[in-house]
Amino acid sequence: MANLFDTLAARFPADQTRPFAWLEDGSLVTYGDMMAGSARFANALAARGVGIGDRVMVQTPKSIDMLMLYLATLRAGAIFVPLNTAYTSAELSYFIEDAEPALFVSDPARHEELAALAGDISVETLGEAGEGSLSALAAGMSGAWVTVAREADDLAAILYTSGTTGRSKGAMLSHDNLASNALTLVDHWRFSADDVLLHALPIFHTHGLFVGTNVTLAAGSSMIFQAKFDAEAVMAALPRATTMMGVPTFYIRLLAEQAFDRSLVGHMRLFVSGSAPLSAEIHREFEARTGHAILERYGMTETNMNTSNPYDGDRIAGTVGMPLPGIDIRIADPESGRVLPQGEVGVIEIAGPNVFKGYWRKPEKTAEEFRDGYFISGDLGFIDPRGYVSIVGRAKDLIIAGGYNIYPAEVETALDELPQIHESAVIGVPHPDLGEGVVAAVVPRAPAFADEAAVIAALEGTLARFKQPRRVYFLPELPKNSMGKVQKTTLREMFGDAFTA
Ligand code: MCA
Ligand code: AMP
Repeated sequence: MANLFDTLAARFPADQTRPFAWLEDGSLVTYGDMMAGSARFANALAARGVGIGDRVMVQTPKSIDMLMLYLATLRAGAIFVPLNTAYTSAELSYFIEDAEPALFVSDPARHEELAALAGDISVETLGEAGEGSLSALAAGMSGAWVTVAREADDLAAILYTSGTTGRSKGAMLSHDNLASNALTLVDHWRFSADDVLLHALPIFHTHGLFVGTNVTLAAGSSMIFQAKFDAEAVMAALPRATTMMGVPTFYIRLLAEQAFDRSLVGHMRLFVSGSAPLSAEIHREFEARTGHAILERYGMTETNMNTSNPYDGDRIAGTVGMPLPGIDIRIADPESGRVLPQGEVGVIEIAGPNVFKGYWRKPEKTAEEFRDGYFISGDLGFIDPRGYVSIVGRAKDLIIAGGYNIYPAEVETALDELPQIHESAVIGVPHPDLGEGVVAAVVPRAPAFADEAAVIAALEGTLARFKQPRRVYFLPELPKNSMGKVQKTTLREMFGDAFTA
């Protein structure tokens, strides 16, 4: 039963009329509807020539049909490659070239743009409200499909993650990587068929796609499926939910709502947070307001979920909890790789069935990021005497804004290419809503040039909006050490209060 879909299906409710997803228009998708819908899309993929091991690249707005397409891709034995809807054409060209998909599925609104980029690759469309050529094709197909057998190590998905240097890398995730993590989480977080997950995360990333969706399916439970996070819509749906998963920004935004209180969420079973650090302050404020201790967990695209605070027992604010069952975590010296004694701060390294199969077509990058079978996370942390892991920083130069990763090097390259700019340095600084916000310090070519809006506007079309700096500061020169390296610590001291002053 190595195909992830079969592993999940073995846990679906016997009664196919049981709910799988409630949509925003009030309609219900039952397990039976989901089986038939995913079969129709699998037949549509086959009709478009998608076979075993082919990549299906998807950049569409969040919709139930996109979820059907994900399940269909698994059922067809192909590889699902979802992309952030914010990516521009310039970013997409690289992904298409790298992954060589058999099919690209785009938002109908971007069809022309994609068709021009995709060259020989077929492009189909799938819209937010079920419109588009692929949905139309699927609608005419049979609702029966026999899921293709796969081996545990065969690939189910490739998710792109940016890198400190160079271009994004495709993390290859096998059927077993995803299945093992989903089953572990169902057990660890006590999901049952009666659970209703409030799902407001995007489904192009691990959190919303694998943690939210696979856990729901593996528990035979259901979800309230919202197109995006909107505090009002979430509050309106909470009375019907039992659990919610979110990035810290979700919880920050809910706390900003006066009506968000104990009476609204007293019945809830579990709130989970991850993808970025949840501050101890927000954790405490949430508990004081609602009586619920948010369960914080730690994951990565390359590994799915690694650690979790306990379901029973202390959920300690500011920690990410203990390694999940079957997952081994060690702390190593970032330079030498020497395993450090308990309690010391070093780089977090991870081994287990959750750890990915390497970067797509980048064996040398893969080799660089493993040490004795452990994946080197690039996160700095320590383990306390009770076994709780705390993340204290990052060895990688990474900014996380609202749960999206932004690599300063990529933003700097885009800025340096602008004719107005001589050189640049990009940092992340505290942001009250997003956790971190992107700030650029630039040295203009013409000393008098200081047009922040013009710089940001010039990045349009090159960089996804979420990667663009929210503030640009103009300096006559960048602070550098004697080796000529930009002193980002100095920049953080100078501009650390850009969003909080
Ligand atoms: C939107 N914008 C952002 C972000 N999101 N800018 C920086 N960071 C962001 N995260 C921009 C938009 O382009 C727009 O720009 C402006 O902010 C407001 O847009 P809007 O659509 O209203 O924002 P929003 O819908 O309120 O989105 C904020 C959000 C969303 C709800 C926090 O970003 C979100 O759902 N994030 C979750 C990301 C996630 O799922 N991460 C998991 C990764 P303008 O107005 O100027 O045009 S998986 C992972 O990290 C690992 C594996 C793990 O452990 O889970
Ligand atoms: P991604 O590449 O999007 O999968 O992001 C993975 C990174 O998100 C990790 O390497 C961490 O830096 C960060 N991350 C995820 N969960 C947490 C958490 N609970 N606390 C702190 N950082 C986290």
